[in-house]
Amino acid sequence: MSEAPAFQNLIGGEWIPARSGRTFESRSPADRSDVVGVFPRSDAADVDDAVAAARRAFPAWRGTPQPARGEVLREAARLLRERKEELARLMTREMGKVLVEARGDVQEAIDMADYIAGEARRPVGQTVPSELTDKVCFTFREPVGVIGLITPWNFPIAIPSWKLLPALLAGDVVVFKPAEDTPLCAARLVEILVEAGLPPGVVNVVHGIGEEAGAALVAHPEVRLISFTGSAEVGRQVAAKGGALLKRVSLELGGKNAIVVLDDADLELALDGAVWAAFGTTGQRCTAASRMIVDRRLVGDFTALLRARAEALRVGDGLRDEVEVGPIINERQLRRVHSYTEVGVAEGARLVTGGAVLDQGDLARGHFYAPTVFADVRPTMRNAQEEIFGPTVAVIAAQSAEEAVAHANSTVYGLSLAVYTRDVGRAFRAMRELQAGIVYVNAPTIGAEIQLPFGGIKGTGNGHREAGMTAVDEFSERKTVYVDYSGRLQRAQIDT
Ligand code: UN1
Repeated sequence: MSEAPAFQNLIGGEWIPARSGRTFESRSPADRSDVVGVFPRSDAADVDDAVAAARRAFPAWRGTPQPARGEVLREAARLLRERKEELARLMTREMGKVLVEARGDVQEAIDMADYIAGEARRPVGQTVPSELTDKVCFTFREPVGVIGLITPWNFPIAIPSWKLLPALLAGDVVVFKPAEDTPLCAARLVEILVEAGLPPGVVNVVHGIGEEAGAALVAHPEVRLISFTGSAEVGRQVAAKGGALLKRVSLELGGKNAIVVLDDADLELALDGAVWAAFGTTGQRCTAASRMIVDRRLVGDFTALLRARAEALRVGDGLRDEVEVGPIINERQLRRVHSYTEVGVAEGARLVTGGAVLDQGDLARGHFYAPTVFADVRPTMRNAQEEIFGPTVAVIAAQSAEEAVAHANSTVYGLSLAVYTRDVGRAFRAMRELQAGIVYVNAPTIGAEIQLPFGGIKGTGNGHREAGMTAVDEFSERKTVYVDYSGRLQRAQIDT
């Protein structure tokens, strides 16, 4: 018998169960006996209800002046700030990242709410000269309508905020399907939006699993835009289905990010960055560095020092102060991470440290994995090519700066790449040549700030960027208006 609290979907301002009555549990990855909550397992019928509720709410929300929509976000920022600690603790319990990182996740949502609330009074279009006399031309933004948001568990408050807040400012109405591993974080975020004054039906939450609720949302004909962050495999399915229905589909998918360490790098600085980017969030970030491409003159020292740093990391329940690396999100991911250790060994890479499930003492309660370093990895090996999403890093030697950059570019992904060098020319060449949406110089591959565009090239997505100056545009249509006050027919391109 479970004493865990039961949560509901939010549809048209009412908290209600799934029509089927089915439920699923959210459990802590640090302690599988800890049931965080019980949630509705929704399907297409619930998605239909949520879309209908959103459509009903659309005219009034669209008609609300943008600064007034911004006021709701400003109040949400205040509430998020007030509840930062409570939300961070809940996040650590629900998805495992250590408390200091969970606070950062909530802070990222606060930053986004502040930023987007500030956008509320900024210009919404352009005034452009006409080629004809007595004619004015301008553009403005319009909401898209009903949009579907599907978010991952690894940034359970930050990533939903990147999508929800600009969409709301744009005047869109939302059906939100959060990751099944972190439904409570999502529920708390939406409760804050409701408390901040969001009218009923403007955001609807449909909990459930991807194949059921998520797929129904992508397939729904009234949903005009899908914004999805998750795996490349699911992203492809979302693109195929959404594309066939001519939806706008914004995809933020995997990464196989690398830190390039050139022979003139500050080795200690590079190591600090490597440890943070490889093992922070237990390696479960799209921006995590899972490859260290190190000049051959430094690679021996670098590997030995990285090993020592990895072995010193304290793994455990992220709510404990001394813990630096939390659990892996679920059993399936734990098995996947370990399967890549087996792949690395089978392919002839050298396992330097880690490579094992940790289940001594309290760790047996959850899903823990030892920080893992492989050396002598060739860039073509699977551990150097495929996203693992765990605390596993491949050290690859490079003969030269040019070869290091070529290795960095040798995967299908292109999200975040970093270079460590003290040579300004090499730094600028790397900025130009590294194939990624985000490049860092003398800093690790993680640490994106919300006021800059976030996203990748190549197999990381389909060209969209989140956050930054175009955050609201991503969730808007553009309307172009021509007003001719000459009183006569003027033909563009002809009567000029
Ligand atoms: C992600 O990895 O899914 O730059 C998002 C970073 C964070 C966002 C990460 N600010 O690592």
